[in-house]
Amino acid sequence: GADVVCLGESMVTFLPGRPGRLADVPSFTRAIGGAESNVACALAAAGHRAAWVGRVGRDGFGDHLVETLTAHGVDVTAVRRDPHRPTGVYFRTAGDRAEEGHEVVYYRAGSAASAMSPANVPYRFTDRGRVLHLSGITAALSADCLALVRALTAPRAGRPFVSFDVNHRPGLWRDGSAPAVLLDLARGADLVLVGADEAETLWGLGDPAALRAALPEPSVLVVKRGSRDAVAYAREEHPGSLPPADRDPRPDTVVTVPAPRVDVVAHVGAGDAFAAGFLSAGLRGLGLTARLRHGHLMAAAALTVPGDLAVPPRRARADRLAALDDTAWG
Ligand code: KDG
Repeated sequence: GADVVCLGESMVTFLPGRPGRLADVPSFTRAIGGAESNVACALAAAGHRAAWVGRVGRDGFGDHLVETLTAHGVDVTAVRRDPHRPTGVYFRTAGDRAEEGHEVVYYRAGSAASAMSPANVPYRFTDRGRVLHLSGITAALSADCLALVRALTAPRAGRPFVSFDVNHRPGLWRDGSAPAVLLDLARGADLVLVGADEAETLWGLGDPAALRAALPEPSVLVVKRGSRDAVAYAREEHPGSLPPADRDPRPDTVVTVPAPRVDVVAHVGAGDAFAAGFLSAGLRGLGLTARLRHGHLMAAAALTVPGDLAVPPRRARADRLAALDDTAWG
């Protein structure tokens, strides 16, 4: 078994050797990316049993992903190798997704991961943890991948607690279907993580309270407002327990936790780290405020490195920081 099973596409990432236009960068450093495998790596680093379910090519990049995730302590026994399709890769410029002129170029159309489907990803791969973590990226990869994410977020007997990070990647949604599809998927999840900026772009719902009113279904909704704060809405009997699968009519508890100040190197990977910190604290039975704080602490580590993956703070240190009183967090 696992604490958390993460499903999605991982890619070999090429980080630029220097800033500037992609056209001018002469050399790149290899790293690994992929939102859901980033979450798995951060959870493993935090001491949890994390598994990644995915599909990679029978090629050197696929070997590299499997070997690197294994080295990070992630269970890759459900990863399948596709003899006909390549492992996805992507390149990007230095700096930030949000920055003007920032370029991300994906070479993932027709990738091995895009061939994931309900037919080749059985429930025994996805349902062996307490939590199944998914993201909206997978839904954009292909019709088969969308069918898979739909099946995994649909109600079914024995379904694990489903965590869904909206992860809107405009470059992957060419047909204008992102708002409707992602809202529908979010409605089926137990925990939804979303950036206020994404919610604004997708649905015109950048205000957390307005978003919650429009998205009352998940037991827990977390709205991240960048360097400002994160707001969580939760209907839970015990703040630390994973909510029951059935929809709970109780009113929400609402908690807002300001983000710590950090010198940002790159935002890439920060949302994934936040999800991992939030899930980690939840698995440990910690309350909503602590979960948001652990999310912020893990995100802070990712914000201060150029790649997707950071070494998260040790649990004892994170617990000490998370236990500081509100004045330290205000
Ligand atoms: O969250 C980080 C990811 O965005 C990055 O690793 C690449 O998975 C990726 C994507 O599809 O954008």
